Amino acid sequence: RMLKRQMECRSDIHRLNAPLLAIYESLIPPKEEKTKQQQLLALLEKLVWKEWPQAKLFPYGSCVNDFGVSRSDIDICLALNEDINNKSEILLKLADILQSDNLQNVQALTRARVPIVKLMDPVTGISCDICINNVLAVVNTKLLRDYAQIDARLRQLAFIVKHWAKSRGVNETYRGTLSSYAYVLMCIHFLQQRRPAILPCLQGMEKTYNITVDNIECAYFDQIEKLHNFGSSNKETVAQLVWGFFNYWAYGHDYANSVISVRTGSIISKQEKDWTRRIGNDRHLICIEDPFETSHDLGRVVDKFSIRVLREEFERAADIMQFDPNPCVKLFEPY
Ligand code: 3AT
Ligand code: MG
Repeated sequence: RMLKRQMECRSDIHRLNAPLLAIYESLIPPKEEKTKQQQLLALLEKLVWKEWPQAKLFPYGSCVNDFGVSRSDIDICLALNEDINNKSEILLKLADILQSDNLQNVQALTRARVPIVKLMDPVTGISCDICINNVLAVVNTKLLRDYAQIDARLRQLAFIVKHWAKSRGVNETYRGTLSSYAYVLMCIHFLQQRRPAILPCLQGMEKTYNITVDNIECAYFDQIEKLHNFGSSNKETVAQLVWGFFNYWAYGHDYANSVISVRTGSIISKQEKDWTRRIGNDRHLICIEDPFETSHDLGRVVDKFSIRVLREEFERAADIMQFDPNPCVKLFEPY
């Protein structure tokens, strides 16, 4: 299958650049949204501090990593300075506090993989998920955000890929497809692999940022202001990159043997990670190494049915980018 086709890019690819950039622009959240998010965060802090005066609230995920499209939900981590042996109890108490303050649809999901309280704020119209002491997510959010500052093409590519994934129904982990976080890592990895490279491998450089979370050392070069010219010798446009991204995942990636790794800025082997067979529910049919929690494969949600759906969608997207006269409509057609 891999050898089916390594396509030569269509000759009129430049014609697709303006419409793809227009889609990207249309997805960028307007400034008022940031203000509303701040407003909701301030309200939540006020409520939480009544019960836990030492607590801190850290927004994470797409509301702060620069990969958030307009009207996204926001993710917040409640950091409590105590050892917690019963997260459920805390989540239920939190839900109670929020409920009594006019927040809507308050729901504690205590049995989820990452237990959260969900809510909707009727004043700002924003929905939000609050988790407890998930500091690793706050740190990987910073990593993504730092990568986003290096080259504008990352944000453009990731917005288009996320928009495609949502339109095509392949951004739903509970149905065996990939999280937004996984797609952004795929984009970062892809840009690290271009020649010349568009993104560096921050974890392979001098460690200017270093924090240990849950016994995992998270360290990398975060002085990104020194890297703003990094990708400038590569002149590829967003249209070429979108084409290349889908072509890679449709026809270039070796699903049987390869793991993509932002941590090393390269492809590593499944063998090396011992991700060659199914263990429990982890099937490793598409392997995306978490940059910090390296034993964690973000592709582990993918099963033998959803891998087919995913690969067919990558092929569909690659073929549209190659052959369709009007790809910017067809690519995002609802499934
Ligand atoms: P959306 O705009 O909400 O689709 P997002 O970037 O907020 O995109 P998610 O809501 O899926 O992405 O996840 C929120 C953050 O949680 C992103 C990342 O910092 C963290 N995260 C998500 N999934 C994982 C995972 N499997 N392992 C570690 N961290 C994760
Ligand atoms: Mg989110």
